[in-house]
Amino acid sequence: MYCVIVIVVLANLFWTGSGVVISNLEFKSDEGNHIVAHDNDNCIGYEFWFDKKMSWDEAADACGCKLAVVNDRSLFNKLRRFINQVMLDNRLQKPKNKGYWIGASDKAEELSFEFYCDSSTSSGITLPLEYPPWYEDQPNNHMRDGIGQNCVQMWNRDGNNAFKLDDDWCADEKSFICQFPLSCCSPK
Ligand SMILES: [Ca+2]
Ligand SMILES: [Ca+2]
Repeated sequence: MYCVIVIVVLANLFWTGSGVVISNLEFKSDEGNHIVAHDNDNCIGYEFWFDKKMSWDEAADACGCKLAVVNDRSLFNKLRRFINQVMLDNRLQKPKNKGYWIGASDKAEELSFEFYCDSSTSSGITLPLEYPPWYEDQPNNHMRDGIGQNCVQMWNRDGNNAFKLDDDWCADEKSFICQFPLSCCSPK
């Protein structure tokens, strides 16, 4: 128990330094409204826009190419653990109901989720419905004013740092996660 507390305290004290590795992501910088981290194993950088909220289309365009492609359970867990660790220092604030847009949508065909390069261009990468981290009752395409839910978020529904997937209304403004390729990097 004490070991766990000590580790948590140490992580809390030191995570903010550039180069610190958290959940296999290298912390690079705190830009005020977003945090930059590098996945050096896969040569991908991430921007966690925790303090800026946009609709899914706006976020996808703001990312350029593109919102985060998270179609792999180990990658999902890597990002989730990073958010949870950084939260220890009160950074990627994730109160109950906090959500981050990622790049998947079923706007082209209901319940067929694919990742988009920008708001209109499919990357051709799909997100399987059997993908483990969906909430048990999601995706549900819940209707509001005749509009279903077509965009995917990493959602902390219950406020317990769980962060599973959910489909939500694309027009809702949320925080979001961008990704970008790392130059001068070779995948391991
Ligand atoms: Ca839908
Ligand atoms: Ca939903």
